[in-house]
Parts: sequence; C-alpha cells; structure tokens
Amino acid sequence: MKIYEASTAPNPRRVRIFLAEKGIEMEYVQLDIGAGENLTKEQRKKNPSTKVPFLELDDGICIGETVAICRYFEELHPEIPLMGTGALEKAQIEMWQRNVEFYFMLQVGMCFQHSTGYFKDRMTPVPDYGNAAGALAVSYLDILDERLATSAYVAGDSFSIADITLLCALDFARVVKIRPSEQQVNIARWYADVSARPSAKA
Ligand SMILES: N[C@@H](CCC(=O)N[C@@H](CS)C(=O)NCC(=O)O)C(=O)O
Repeated sequence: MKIYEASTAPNPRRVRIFLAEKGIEMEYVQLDIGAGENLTKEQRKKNPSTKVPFLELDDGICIGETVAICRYFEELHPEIPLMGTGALEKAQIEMWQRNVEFYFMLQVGMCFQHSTGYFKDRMTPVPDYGNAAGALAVSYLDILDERLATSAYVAGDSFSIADITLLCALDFARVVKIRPSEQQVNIARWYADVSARPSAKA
C-alpha cells in the first residue's frame, strides 16, 4: 500500500503524524500539487476529489480524506488509540476533531487559497472571503485557549487526532501570518508539549 501526498501540505502531515504515533511504516508518493500533478486523468480515476492525501491499497482500492485514512488505521491498529475508546471518549474526540477542522483548519485553508491565489489555475480566489475566513480562524483561537486552560489536550486527558489536526493547522497558519497571541498561554503550553513529540517531525 502507499499514500499519495505532498510533503509540505497540512492534511498529508496529519496522516504522517497519525501513522508515526502508531509506529506504522508507509510508502509515500509525492505529488506536486502546485503544478497540478493531483489533477491528471489518471489521478482523478484513483481519487475523484483530487485532494491529497489518499491511500492506495495493494488491490487498487483507494481511500481519500484524512480522517477516513486515519480511521482505517485506527481500526487495524487500535493501539495506541488516537480516536478514543468507549462511546463517550470517541464522541468527544470526534467533536473536537471536527470543531478544530471546520472552525480553524478549514478557515486557515480558505484564507490561504483566497488571499494568495496559490490555486488560481483551478479556482477563483475571492480575497474578501479569504480575509473573512482568516478572521474566523483567529477568533477560534480564543475558544481553544479557553479549552486548553482546563484540558491537557484538545479533546481531554490524552493526545488524540484532534491535537494532530490542530498542530498541523497551526503550523500551516504561519504562512498566512495567523499565530496565537502572547496572551494565549494555554495554547503555548499545549504547543510546546505536542510539537516536542517525535511524531511532530513526520
Ligand atoms: N478534506 C480533505 C482536504 C484535503 C486537502 O484540501 N488537501 C490539499 C492539500 S492540504 C490539496 O490536495 N490541495 C490540492 C488542490 O486543491 O488541488 C482531507 O481532509 O483530506
């Protein structure tokens, strides 16, 4: 099996960190998404959304979407759990993972795409939308700082996929100059902790 990805993009990094945490070796195939290598007819056949990362199994079945890929490996390698165990913990981790993804990571992504025009060969950038998305991302950092004042990790007492999503989104957010403020000390405490994990280098 192999994963098609782009080493500098934030979503593929989420999968690399997830697999590193579980100690799973993987073959990675790089696609130059800036040059549109993910948009070819051959790639669309494997992965209709054209987004990276996507996993190709040895029998040719392809699985796109970061969380779907992580779910696949969580089921195959439940130790160490990164998506929770038991009904309550699974629901809480999924809630925070989706919150971070929708209200922070996606907004950062829209800010990047619409304010830089990086993908203008395949979409129409709307700079005002990019700026509005960036403002939403910044305001969500207050919610995260408040959460991390009383919780060791984003979704509770243990490191989870929600932390991976936030770490990758925060690191990528620097590209559009979105960073936690100096007052957001709880995010800073959390960031020092999670970015020191060996998996963060993946
Ligand atoms: N919802 C998807 C989003 C994937 C995504 O947006 N990937 C970006 C890289 S981080 C991409 O492939 N961009 C290339 C393009 O839009 O053509 C996931 O979670 O995997």
